[in-house]
Amino acid sequence: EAVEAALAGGAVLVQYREKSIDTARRLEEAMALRMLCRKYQVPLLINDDVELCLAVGADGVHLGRTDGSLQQARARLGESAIIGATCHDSLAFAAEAASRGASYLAFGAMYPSDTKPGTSSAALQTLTDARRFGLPVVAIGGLSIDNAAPVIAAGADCVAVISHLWSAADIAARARDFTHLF
Ligand code: TZP
Ligand code: MG
Repeated sequence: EAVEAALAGGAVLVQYREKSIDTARRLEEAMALRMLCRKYQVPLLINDDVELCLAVGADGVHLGRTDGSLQQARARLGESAIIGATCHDSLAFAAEAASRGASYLAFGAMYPSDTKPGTSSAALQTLTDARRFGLPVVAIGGLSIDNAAPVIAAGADCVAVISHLWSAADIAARARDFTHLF
């Protein structure tokens, strides 16, 4: 219900981010999301897991620095797959990911995040500099309606949000509010 509300409110991409090792549950949830996202014609990405992406026919994966190689993921998923790469605050990581066929570059955390406490932080300037790679720039980490505007002004094409979206009393309205920042 929460994801459907976010989609109705205008979310343009959904990532299934589930660290559980319960394979049956992961498969079931990813499949349910796959159907929901298809209804709204919004791509579904699977965090970390190329095989789960293939199993449910998702649109791609998001890979962190230790989640396996971009080239292998590309070879397994094909040219049309969306493969996102975590770059933290590093233009060197971004250059490497771009040269290895990443579909978008993700930077963060822009602000302290209760979802991922203690993670490294990224500067607004990095978003601006990353535009040189000619790939969509995604910002993540502690983003809210009140603090996302400077991140977008600095060069983010997308904001990836967990807490400030799912904690909203009206998730569709919150998603809509984010779309209005662009
Ligand atoms: N990577 C950097 S911060 C973060 C991830 C996965 C969590 C973002 O969640 P929130 O709740 O929007 O800060
Ligand atoms: Mg990861």
